[in-house]
Amino acid sequence: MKDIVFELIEQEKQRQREGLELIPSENYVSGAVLQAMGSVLTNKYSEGYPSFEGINEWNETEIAERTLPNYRYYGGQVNIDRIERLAIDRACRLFHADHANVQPHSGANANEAVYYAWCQPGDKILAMSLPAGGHLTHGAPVTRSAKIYNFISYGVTADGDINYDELEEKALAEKPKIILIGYSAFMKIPDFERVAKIGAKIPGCLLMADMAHVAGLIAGGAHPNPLDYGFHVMTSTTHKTLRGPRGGLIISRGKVSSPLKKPEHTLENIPTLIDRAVFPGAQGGPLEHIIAAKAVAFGEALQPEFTDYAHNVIKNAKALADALLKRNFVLQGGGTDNHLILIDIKSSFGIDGKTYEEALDRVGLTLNANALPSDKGGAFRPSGVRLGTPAITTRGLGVAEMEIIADWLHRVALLCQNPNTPDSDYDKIHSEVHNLSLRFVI
Ligand code: DSN
Repeated sequence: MKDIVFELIEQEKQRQREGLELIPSENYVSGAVLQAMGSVLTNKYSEGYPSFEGINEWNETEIAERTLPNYRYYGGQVNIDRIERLAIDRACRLFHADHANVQPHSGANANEAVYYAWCQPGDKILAMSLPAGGHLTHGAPVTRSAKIYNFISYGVTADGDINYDELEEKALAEKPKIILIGYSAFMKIPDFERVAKIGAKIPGCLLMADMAHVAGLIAGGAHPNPLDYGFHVMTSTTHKTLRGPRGGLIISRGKVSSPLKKPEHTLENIPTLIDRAVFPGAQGGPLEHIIAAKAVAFGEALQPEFTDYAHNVIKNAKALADALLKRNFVLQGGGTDNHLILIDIKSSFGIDGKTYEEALDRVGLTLNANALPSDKGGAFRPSGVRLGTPAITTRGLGVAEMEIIADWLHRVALLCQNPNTPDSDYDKIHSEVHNLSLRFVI
């Protein structure tokens, strides 16, 4: 008898095909990425690392044919080592880095590993607050990191940009061990150069960028790369704009050496300190099937088509933002410079974010309720919704379709204002969404 789990997977496949995914942190992976994830590599234990000899020097054939010395704790690593090295080398090429750690199971793990690599308990970390658009792992009081380290936060200005004056003032007064630029609801391009200059005034301050949301845009050359402006470390997930499997990644510049020997605690040695913090510091066996899928996704992101994709994500987001503004939506920051849009739906149409999210679910448009800076609605009834264009751009939707989506978003907002709206009004929009979705097959 077929396991019911597979029926549910089929139903989810159908939901993804027949609706439009507007959650800005989601995407669709290629068949090749899926194939690597579902491979026999899941059977293998490979605690440790492959050799880092020849990073950014050997070509892929050399990597795939060499028997690498390794720092592993299990035998049978010949293929695993080559695959993990391909993932590392491709990540380095994508992000102009000296080193990549492809083992973190998630973005949260990647962030925690960097804190662990560089800080002692009680050390200060300066990061964007959660209400301003930062991520949970940037010091939200409910997290484990917030109990270990001393997080200080900066916010955003009325026009939605980072409050650089506040950041500088707090950095110079508090002298944090890490200044972190990163977010999950922020629509501007950070001024990495300005932050790097601030960090340079503080001895021993690690400049860290959590670029989970925009890593694919960076890889595609549509967004600046923090490492090019003097940042030491960039963390990311691999499944958002980067269009890989669900997982984490840490890339860095500095001296790469064997993780077996503890290096001096210097910024130059950050790659090795990070490797030791990931394994054995925080994780055991790496997920080599996911690492193989990361390698495949990085290979795809190195292709010229990915550059077009990254630029189109932003083009679509700007077109969608403009179409929403024309329909009287109030947008945080007045629009977007990246892939993400934050609507103040309370000010726009007097409804809360959760009600709007649920109404859009009924018509096959998926986004998420999201708090706005200084929101009074709390995490479960916030005043905003967050949406973005990475997934619909992968499906091939373009500027013309952004106008249609804005129109649906507007019609649903109006329907939501009346609790007695008949189901048939939602059904009509649902069938329009369905028809358009089927024109852009995944
Ligand atoms: N949960 C992710 C997001 O949706 O932005 C961040 O990790």
